[in-house]
Amino acid sequence: MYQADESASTTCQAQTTCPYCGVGCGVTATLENGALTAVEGDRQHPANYGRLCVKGSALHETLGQQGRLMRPRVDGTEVDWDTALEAVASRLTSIRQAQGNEAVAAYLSGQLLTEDYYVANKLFKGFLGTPHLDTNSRLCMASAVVGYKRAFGADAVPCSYEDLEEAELVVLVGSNLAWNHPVLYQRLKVAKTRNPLMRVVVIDPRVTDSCEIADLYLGLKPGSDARLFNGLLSWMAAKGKLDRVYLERHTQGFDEALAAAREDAFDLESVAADCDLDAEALETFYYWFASQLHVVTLYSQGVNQSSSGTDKCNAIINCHLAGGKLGLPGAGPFSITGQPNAMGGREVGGLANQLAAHMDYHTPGAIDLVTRFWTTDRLVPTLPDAPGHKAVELFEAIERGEVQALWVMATNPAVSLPDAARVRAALAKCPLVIVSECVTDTDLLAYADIVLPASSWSEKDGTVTNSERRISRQRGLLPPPGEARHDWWIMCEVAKRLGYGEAFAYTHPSEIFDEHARLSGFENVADTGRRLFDISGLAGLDRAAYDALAPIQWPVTAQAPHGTARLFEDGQFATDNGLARLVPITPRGPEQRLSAARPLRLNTGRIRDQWHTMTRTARAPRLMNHRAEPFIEVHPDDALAYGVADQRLAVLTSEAGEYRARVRVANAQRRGEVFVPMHWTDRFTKQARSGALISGYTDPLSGQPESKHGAVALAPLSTAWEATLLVSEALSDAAPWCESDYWARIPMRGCQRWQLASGQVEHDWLERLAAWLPEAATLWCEDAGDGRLRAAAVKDGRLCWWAMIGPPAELPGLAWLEQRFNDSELSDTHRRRLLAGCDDGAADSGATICSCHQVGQKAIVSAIRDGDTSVEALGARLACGTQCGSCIPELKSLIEEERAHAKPTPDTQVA
Ligand SMILES: Nc1nc2c(c(=O)[nH]1)N[C@H]1C(S)=C(S)[C@@H](COP(=O)(O)OP(=O)(O)OC[C@H]3O[C@@H](n4cnc5c(=O)[nH]c(N)nc54)[C@H](O)[C@@H]3O)O[C@H]1N2
Ligand SMILES: Nc1nc2c(c(=O)[nH]1)N[C@H]1C(S)=C(S)[C@@H](COP(=O)(O)OP(=O)(O)OC[C@H]3O[C@@H](n4cnc5c(=O)[nH]c(N)nc54)[C@H](O)[C@@H]3O)O[C@H]1N2
Ligand code: SF4
Ligand SMILES: [Mo]
Repeated sequence: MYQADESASTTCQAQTTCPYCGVGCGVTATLENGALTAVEGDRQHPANYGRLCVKGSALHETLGQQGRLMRPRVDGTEVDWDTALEAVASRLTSIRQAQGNEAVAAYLSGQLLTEDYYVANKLFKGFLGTPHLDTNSRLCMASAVVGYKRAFGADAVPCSYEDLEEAELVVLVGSNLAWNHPVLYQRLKVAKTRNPLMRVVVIDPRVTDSCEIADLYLGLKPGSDARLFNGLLSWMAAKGKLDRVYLERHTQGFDEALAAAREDAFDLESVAADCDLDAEALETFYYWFASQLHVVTLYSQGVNQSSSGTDKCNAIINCHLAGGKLGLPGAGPFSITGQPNAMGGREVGGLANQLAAHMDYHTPGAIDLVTRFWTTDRLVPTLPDAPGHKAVELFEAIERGEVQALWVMATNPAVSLPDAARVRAALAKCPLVIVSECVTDTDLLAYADIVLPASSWSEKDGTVTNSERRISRQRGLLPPPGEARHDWWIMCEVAKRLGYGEAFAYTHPSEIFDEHARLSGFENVADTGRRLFDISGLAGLDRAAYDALAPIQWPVTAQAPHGTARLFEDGQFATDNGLARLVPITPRGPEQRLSAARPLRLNTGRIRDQWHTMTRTARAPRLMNHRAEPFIEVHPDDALAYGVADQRLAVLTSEAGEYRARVRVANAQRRGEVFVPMHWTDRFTKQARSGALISGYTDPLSGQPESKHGAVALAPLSTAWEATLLVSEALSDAAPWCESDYWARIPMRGCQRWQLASGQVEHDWLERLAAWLPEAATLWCEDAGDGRLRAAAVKDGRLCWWAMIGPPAELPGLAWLEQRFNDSELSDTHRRRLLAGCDDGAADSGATICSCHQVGQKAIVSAIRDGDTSVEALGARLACGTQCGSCIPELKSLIEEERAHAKPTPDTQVA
């Protein structure tokens, strides 16, 4: 029904869901002659009502066959599917026979569809009999899951997006919503405009773009959130701001929780001092929170990615329970999910401590129930009886040789796990590594014995669940390229070869979804302990109904056939006695300790325009422009203290590894702390993987790593020269310049940009360039005195490469040169201007601020200087900020900066 018509020249539109963040926006895709040519927000979709952010609106630019995996590979050789599947089945079998079921493991991802996830869980836990199936959600949501389970008895997000709009107070804790959940942020911003009484508080050690709408910003000391919320609980008690009736009727554990909070946070001044906050500002927050009923606390990785993340979640939930602030419109503790289907994975049981369908191993009767459900006429599954290894432990078990076969799907542990060097060593020694992946170029593939080409977004068909429990369809609109196949299909084919065909006889994802829906409702009745996750109301959909499925929030049952927007409205929780639990919290600091050798706190996280390891977003060159190179954000005082300067290169070292990138001196950063992005891999730069700096400490309850709290030293990277090389696509493969001490590759349209630097003096640049590049320079201009050079090579009328030796600050705007790489015949005028790198008078527009309309910083600054001193005026002149709106905070800060420059104060001096 949604299949693109390949033959006729037709244009049609189809509804699907964005594959990036947990907001789960509906996307309307335009298909022309079998190609997906445009996307826009689906106006009917309740997550976004027509909006899309920069990443979502560039989706169609990330498609295409180039760089996609097309054929399976076994031991480095391309093979047909039958050979590959046979190899998977026989190698898994021989390892199980020799070492036992538990020698086999899977590592999955919140980017799989629910149907893929369900099949993987059933195959590994049910039929391969191994509990070792975990997922990258361990790095992301694990603490939030345990927090909810401890408090509510189930992993259940109580809120809806509408609650954010209906709240009187919204508290963002460790969430940069403006960049990471941009459409939800826009919804919040609109709601705040409509309700002038609404207040927003941002709690984050960094001043982020989300502060644009903050009435109060608390730039707390990293890791001190539990103390801050313990302080809130004891303040509420001291000021008589508790909801005694709610506590009495619907909760347990309050006295213990309060005693623990009081012991830790006996007075406001000491809490403020421990969190490094102004006591008055802290009390303002406490007062606002305590005096409002309609409060949503939205929390994310600044809370979860901690060795005490679970406790931080419960410290937050405690305050909501104590004030009766949940189960109401505009109220609740809201863990926002990161990946498009982090929730779907949690629903099927994709974490190693879960069994299936919100049942754990210790849930009474669960193993028997799932066994009976998965039993077929001739097959009885052999379920493990206890939880398996959580991600970090799993790689330790591989290191020890206990786990000998690992199947990785839709994630890149060689980059995203902490202590990445150790993970790589474990992968290198693992006898069997199977990788299901869509693209040819990832750091992980080097470790794969068997590579399986998977279909990707726009090809895959199934469901995802967003942060508000809303299940939406991702639709298969295009055929996968080459021989790429759907993840569920690949696993079912392996299952058949292992003799489990009968239990994996699905012919379409709708059949898998139906089984998943039935399991959620199977014996899900009050007397055996009701499970909150119940979508039995969606069981029995035929293919057409499944294809037409409209977005719906679980639970979906006979009683709630249209889904459920808000949970716990009746004050009944999923615990044994129906009461919610307050948990006593004793705050703990980060495990990665600062020392004289590593005095700086390392914070890691996301940037606006990139998605994780950039396998998709870097395919849209315009998304590379906002932050083109890996960077280190440093407070001006620290820059001075450690001898690093803005836009120069520097190196961070931790006990686990090293990271080289360009410094951004930023007032938004606290003193003593640095921030680096998580996105760069060895595909894009020499040495700037944040995972290499983070040590593998985890939360004892959730197993989530402490990715936000590294300990590092900072020093300048000494350089004798810096260079920029633009190279046509044809010359980009061999890159001998990667020998340099620093390199970063930046994909552009029709060429690749390389930023290079080294500590070794180069005496003859023309000779060096001749050694690096097959085409000799045809034009150059050298200033031997200061080591500057510009050179280019033109062959058969086409530009082959362009080079500049000198600091990148001297670069012309690269848009003009980018266009020249796409000229099939350079004009004489263009040839003459090549070394200048621009047309006469063509201004360099600077780093891209507005990705939607490609508006650069310099153009914006010059418009501000011309008198356009409001976001609206800038939008009217340059169109920046008028589409998705994500750049508005940056526009505002540029306006502020210009204002500050006009009236210089000693504080605004930035190196
Ligand atoms: N553009 C973009 N959007 C994304 C993603 C992406 O890759 N790119 N990934 C998606 C995924 S999977 C996820 S999980 C989400 C994550 O979304 P977020 O959690 O918003 O993302 P992060 O940037 O990792 O971290 C959030 C903030 O936590 C702050 N923080 C650090 N330490 C502390 C602390 O001790 N206390 C507090 N209160 N805050 C602290 C950081 O300064 C940072 O601003 O984003 C999703 N959206
Ligand atoms: N230092 C630090 N580390 C972090 C974090 C942090 O904030 N700081 N954040 C953590 C968090 S929250 C997360 S979610 C992780 C994310 O980290 P990863 O999961 O490792 O990152 P991705 O780039 O999303 O990896 C997904 C891979 O799957 C491929 N892929 C995409 N779709 C499909 C598909 O349908 N099928 C298959 N088979 N493959 C597919 C993509 O090409 C890509 O290679 O990183 C974690 N690591
Ligand atoms: S907000 Fe998230 S789901 Fe929506 S378009 Fe952007 S990346 Fe996609
Ligand atoms: Mo995540």
